[in-house]
Amino acid sequence: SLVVVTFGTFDVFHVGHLHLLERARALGDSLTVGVSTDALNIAKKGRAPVFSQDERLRLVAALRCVDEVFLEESLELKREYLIRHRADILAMGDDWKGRFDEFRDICEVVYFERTPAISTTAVIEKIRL
Ligand code: C2G
Repeated sequence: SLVVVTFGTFDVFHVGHLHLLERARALGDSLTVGVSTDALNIAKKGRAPVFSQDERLRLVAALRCVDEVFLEESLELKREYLIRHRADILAMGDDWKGRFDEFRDICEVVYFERTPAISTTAVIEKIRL
């Protein structure tokens, strides 16, 4: 059976995240999601997510389209995660287009169009106003 793997922070979970996960799941028979740790986000974006890694992991794990979750601790471990979780397909939003092509030797790599006009930043701004 075909295993699909994707990665993300999924902070302040919204319908853009859901749409990405549903399309990823539809590519295969199961979906495994690597959820970025708080430390990885602080290193990458300079701020902690709104929701903690435990909360984000639980929310993503509870979705009908998600079969398995794990914590993504480092961007440099992507190849190891793909091997460990037996990925047949790596699916990502097209904000990462081309960035994971180096893994085409071990799995298929698919980029989906991002859902327009929704983002964690936009949600935070809307609440702030
Ligand atoms: N996404 C989307 N449409 C949006 C917002 C997000 O399709 N409007 C997708 C992104 O393209 C990504 C996934 O939802 O595939 C998760 O988005 P983020 O939580 O922003 O993920 P990011 O912080 O980019 O983490 O190792 C890679 C990183 O962990 C990815």
